[in-house]
Amino acid sequence: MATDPLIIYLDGKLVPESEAKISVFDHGLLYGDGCFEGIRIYNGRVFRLTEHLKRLYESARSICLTIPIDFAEMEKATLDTVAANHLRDGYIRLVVTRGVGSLGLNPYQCPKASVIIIASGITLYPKEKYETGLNLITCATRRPASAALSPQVKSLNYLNNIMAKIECIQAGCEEGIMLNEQGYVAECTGDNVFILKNGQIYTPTIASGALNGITRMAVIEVMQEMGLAIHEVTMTRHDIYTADECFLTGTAAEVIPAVQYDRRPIGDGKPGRLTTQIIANFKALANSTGTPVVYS
Ligand code: PXG
Repeated sequence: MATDPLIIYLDGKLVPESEAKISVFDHGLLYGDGCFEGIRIYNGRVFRLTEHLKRLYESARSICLTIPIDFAEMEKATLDTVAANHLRDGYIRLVVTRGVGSLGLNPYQCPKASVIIIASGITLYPKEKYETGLNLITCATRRPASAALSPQVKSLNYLNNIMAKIECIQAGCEEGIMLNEQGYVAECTGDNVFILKNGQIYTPTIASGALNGITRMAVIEVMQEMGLAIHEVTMTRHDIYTADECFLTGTAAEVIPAVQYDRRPIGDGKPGRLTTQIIANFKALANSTGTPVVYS
């Protein structure tokens, strides 16, 4: 059965996907120059929209990219795009490209940034993996040092993460742990990592090179409400090898257990009891909060 074409927001207009096109001279394509966000819709509400938009505008500010619409207009455009596609559950991709310019790096020769909003679905991992858990490896590809490129900028250049993802898939794993230049755990290719040991929760500090994930923050709130103690630490691979439980967080991945790391079982090699509870509590939060979409 043919599915309805998506309605895409492109530079102020809602257009069918066949008309949603950008120039081959856009520096987003030529250099990966631009930034993006991934946001979830649960039960007719956009989860943590303000936080995601704040991060988008911060990414843009950090790379001297002027977003041609303001925060309130972006919020409205996002909600309108979701409504136009009649989505009650799904995934939004916000993209801001540097815009059309000449062949040459100079971003100041790109007069106007382009804004793209796609509202659709996303399935990152097979459904059963949420019950059985993921297998992880250590990726040889390191996260770049903050001084080279801040991990807080969600830029359109994800080659570092993609190189690491290739390693995971070639090893038969779904995700992998990325280390920073010092060899400490930073995060996964598109998710943040948490472990549980002796009843305490640990996650790498943002300074370790992790993206300050919005799901990470939401899950920390969920765990605080459960009365769990959370520690942001300098984490080693040994800490994960010897953990009782492990799980990953991300907008696309949501909260997912990890049960094997570098061929060693984590805990008893099955999703942990607390992890399962955290997933349930996160789902309850996601389904009951957020910015409501007004459907016509
Ligand atoms: N670390 C990195 C490097 C990310 O890209 C996260 C952590 C989780 O952050 P949030 O705010 O979403 O909780 C991300 C975001 C994908 C995909 O297809 C993943 C992300 C973004 C875009 C695509 O795996 N993750």
